[in-house]
Amino acid sequence: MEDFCKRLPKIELHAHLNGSLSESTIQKLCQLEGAPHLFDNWQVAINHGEHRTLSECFEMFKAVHALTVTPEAVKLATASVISDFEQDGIIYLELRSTPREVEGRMTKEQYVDAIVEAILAHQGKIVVKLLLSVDRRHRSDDAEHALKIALDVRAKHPDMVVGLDLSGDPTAGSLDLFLPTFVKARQHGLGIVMHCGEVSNKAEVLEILKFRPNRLGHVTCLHPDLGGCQEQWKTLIESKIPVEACLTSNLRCKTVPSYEKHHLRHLLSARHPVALSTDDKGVFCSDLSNEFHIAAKSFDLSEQDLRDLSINTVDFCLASQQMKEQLRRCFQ
Ligand code: 6MZ
Repeated sequence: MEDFCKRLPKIELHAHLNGSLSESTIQKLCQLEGAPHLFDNWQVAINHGEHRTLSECFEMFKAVHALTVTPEAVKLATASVISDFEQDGIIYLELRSTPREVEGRMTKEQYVDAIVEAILAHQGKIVVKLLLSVDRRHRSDDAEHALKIALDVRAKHPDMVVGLDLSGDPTAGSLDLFLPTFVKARQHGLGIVMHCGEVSNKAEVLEILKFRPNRLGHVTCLHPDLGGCQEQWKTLIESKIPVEACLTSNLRCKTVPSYEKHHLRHLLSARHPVALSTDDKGVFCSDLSNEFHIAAKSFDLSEQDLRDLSINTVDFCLASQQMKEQLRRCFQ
């Protein structure tokens, strides 16, 4: 089964750039910064069997951010992450990242341009699209700035940026602050993906569901077994909005007690559209093949079930219909 999961063509729809850096990429970035021992005493990955709270995970992202501080480093990081995904059998990747500036070293525009350059320079077969993230800890004008950058990049490279994402510490900020930007993004034809219900917040969950993003990330605390309520769960299931399910991420952040108790079980039994995803394959030490394998073991899925799960994900991509046809042909 492990080998089958590795060979299966897969689609990754929920991957944060700075959370997806492998150990060797981190080392290369340390060298580039002239600080080869920067992380010798600081763990930037949560290994098998270890767990952290959500806020501890967010501290780890800060540590990784100390390395992607120049356009050169961002380009190297992006190129490595794309290669890692390709080696894991990913045929289509929607990579997301938050435009970031570093005083005196990089503007947000340069940050995004570096990612775009790395995507354009990649020689392999994997198709890569970009989502720009809005961080909940930021202000509404940062969200507007992210949208402007997305539209500017789209003007130069029409199919590259496919959407806007709402992410960041789920205990920070409020949806209302950013909603006007997401409304505008939708009017401009961008796809919308939102992290939803990583912590209990019924009012916000219902507001997000009403807004109807193209996809939802996590939806961890919606089911009554995981701190939610019937109203939220029923609204989610009736909405049929595809869910990016991140098994290991949720386990390592302690928002679900075990793989077996993950709400993917309920999503599968309700035949709800789901895309298995890694979230942060570097920080959580699990690639997408491993996530498929874990899903198979935890929920007794057959090879055919996994194949169907992977093929069905094509429908939830934010790419053009033509691209979706091309992806379906890969599975044939
Ligand atoms: C919410 C997350 C996340 O954007 O610098 N991020 N946001 N929930 C999660 N679950 C664990 N994992 C990652 O990548 C790192 C950023 O992605 C978001 C956080 O804002 C984090 O700082 P980029 O490439």
